[in-house]
Amino acid sequence: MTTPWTPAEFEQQLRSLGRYYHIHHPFQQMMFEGKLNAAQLRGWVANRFYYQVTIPRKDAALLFNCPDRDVRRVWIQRILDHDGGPATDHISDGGIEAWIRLGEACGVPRKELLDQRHVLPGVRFAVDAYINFVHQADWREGVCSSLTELFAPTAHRQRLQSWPDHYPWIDSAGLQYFRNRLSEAHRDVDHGLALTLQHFTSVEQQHRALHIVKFKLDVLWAMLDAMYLAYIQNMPPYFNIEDANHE
Ligand code: AHQ
Repeated sequence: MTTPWTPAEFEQQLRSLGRYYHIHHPFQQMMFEGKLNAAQLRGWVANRFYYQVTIPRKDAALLFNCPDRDVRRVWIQRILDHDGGPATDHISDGGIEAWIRLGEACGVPRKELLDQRHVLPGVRFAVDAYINFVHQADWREGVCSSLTELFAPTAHRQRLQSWPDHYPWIDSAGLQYFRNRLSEAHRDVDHGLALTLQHFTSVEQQHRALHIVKFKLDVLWAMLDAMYLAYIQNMPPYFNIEDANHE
């Protein structure tokens, strides 16, 4: 490749990475097919909580790195989406609170989400790799790394379509997080994609952008790998160690 892709070609290249999205992971496939039992679903909710509470901190790190006020004044909405608006005006309790309600609907008490007792090492390392990348990267690379959300609406729609049939024991109100993200993800991606197409223009930059999105796809896939081993294969960390100190 000697000449850069046009914006339309570049966007197509970014979207083609959707073939690696974590909806294709066996764990997610089993979820959509109704093959997870309650404990396995609770494991997913409790582990994804660590990702959810990390997102606003990741976005705050990106804001710290970003000198462009016009970008910041749009990007800051992502923090409010997850943390919720200022308590005084009760805008929304935000995505983290909605995820806690998802957990409670699935039978994971608020306390057990907040104290992160169920978070697997592999999940923690993958999520920490994401926030650490954004913390040290140029803000434009941080923006680019959020673009796995190009594919997220499909994931949310699949859950909203499949959970009521396969997991009727989960109160429908608990699925509000997925409903919220359908619109929030589209709005986030419109902004993130426009910035990426605008700032990654040379051949080298465009290839770098694909590499960054693939890194983030690896983060999401690795999280599910850890959950699959622990909850599907029943091989959580140290499962085979006698008298391991399972805190
Ligand atoms: O609920 C999700 C969310 O708020 C975000 C923010 C965004 C980012 O900044 O990296 N990525 C993301 C994602 C969310 N949900 C995941 C899912 O499968 O429910 C997907 C994930 C993403 O695709 O990056």
